[in-house]
Amino acid sequence: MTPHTEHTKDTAPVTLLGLGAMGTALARAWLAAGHPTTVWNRTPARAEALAAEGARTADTAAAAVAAGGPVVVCLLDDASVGEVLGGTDLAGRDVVNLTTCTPEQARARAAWAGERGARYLDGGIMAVPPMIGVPESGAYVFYSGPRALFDRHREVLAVPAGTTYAGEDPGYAALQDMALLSAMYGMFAGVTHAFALVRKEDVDPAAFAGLLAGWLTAMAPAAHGIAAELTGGADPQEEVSALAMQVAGIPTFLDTARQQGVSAELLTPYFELMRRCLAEQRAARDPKGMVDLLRR
Ligand code: FVH
Repeated sequence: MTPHTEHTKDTAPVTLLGLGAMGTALARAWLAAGHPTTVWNRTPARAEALAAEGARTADTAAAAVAAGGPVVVCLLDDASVGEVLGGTDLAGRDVVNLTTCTPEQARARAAWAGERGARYLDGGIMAVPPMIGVPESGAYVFYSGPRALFDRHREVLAVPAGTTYAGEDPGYAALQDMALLSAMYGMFAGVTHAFALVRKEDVDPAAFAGLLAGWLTAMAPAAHGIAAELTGGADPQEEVSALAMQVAGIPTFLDTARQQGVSAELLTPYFELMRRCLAEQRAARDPKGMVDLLRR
C-alpha cells in the first residue's frame, strides 16, 4: 500500500472500492475535505491520479477493506460487488454500497453482508459525477438500512453529496433511486420526441431547449397533485385536464408526429394507458387510475 498523506484535521478515514467516473468523483470529494482515503480499483492505473492527490492505494480489495473506516463500494453492478467483496474479510466492517441495484438485490446483499459479519447500508446516488462535492448542485444520496449505522457515518457520507435516509428496509434506497431515475427516463423520452418534431424546421435548438426546460419545470409540480389523489386528499373541484379531453387529443399528437416524419414510438405506450384507463373507468380521477392500472 502507498503511505497515507498526513492530515492535520480530525477527519474520519474512509475506504472506497471502485474508481470509475463516480468513484473517482467521490474519492476526490473526501480527499479535498481532508479525509484519509484508501482506494482500490480492479484496473490499478485509475488510482494513479488519486494517489498523487493524497489517496492511499491498496493493491487488493482485501487490503482496502482491512484499512479501516466505512467501506464504500461504487462498482458497475451488483454482480461486480459480489465478485469484489467475496474475496475480502468483511467481519466487523461497515459496508456502504452505492452501486446501482434493484431493491431485491439490495436486500439480498444486506443479508449476504450480514452472514459475513458486516453491517450494511445501501445507497442510491441522485447525481452525476460533476455534481459530487459541489454543495449547491443539489446532489444527494438515498441511504437505507440500520438507522444507527447511517447516523454513525452520516458526517463522512455527507461530504460528497447530501444524505437522505430512506428507511430501515435496505431495499428502499434502491427503490426510490429507481423510481426517480425511471421518471427521468420518461422525461428524456418526451424531450427526445419534442426535438425530433422540430428537428428539420427553422427552430433554433438552443432557444427551444429553454422553452422545453421552462415547460417541464412548470409541469413538475403535477407530482404533488398525483400524490394528493393517491392519498385521497385531492379536491374534486380541482380537475382541470379531464382524461376524456386528453384522450380526444391523442390523434392530434399522432398526426403531428406523422406529418413531421417522426415515429411516435416513445409516446404510444402512454397514450394506450390513457385510453385503457378511460375505457375501463378505473377511477374518477385519471392519475390514480393510471398508476393503479400499471400495477400488475
Ligand atoms: N456515472 C453516473 O452518471 C451514474 C450516476 C448515478 C450512480 N451511478 C452508478 O454508480 C456506479 C458506478 O458508476 P460509474 O459511473 O463509476 O461507472 P464506470 O465509470 O463504468 O465504472 C465502473 C467501475 O466498476 C468497476 N468494475 C466493473 N466490473 C467489475 C468487476 N467485475 N470487478 C471489479 N470491478 C469492476 C470498474 O473497474 P475497472 O473497469 O476500472 O477495472 C470501475 O471501477 C454504477 O452502479 C452506476 O449505475 C453512476
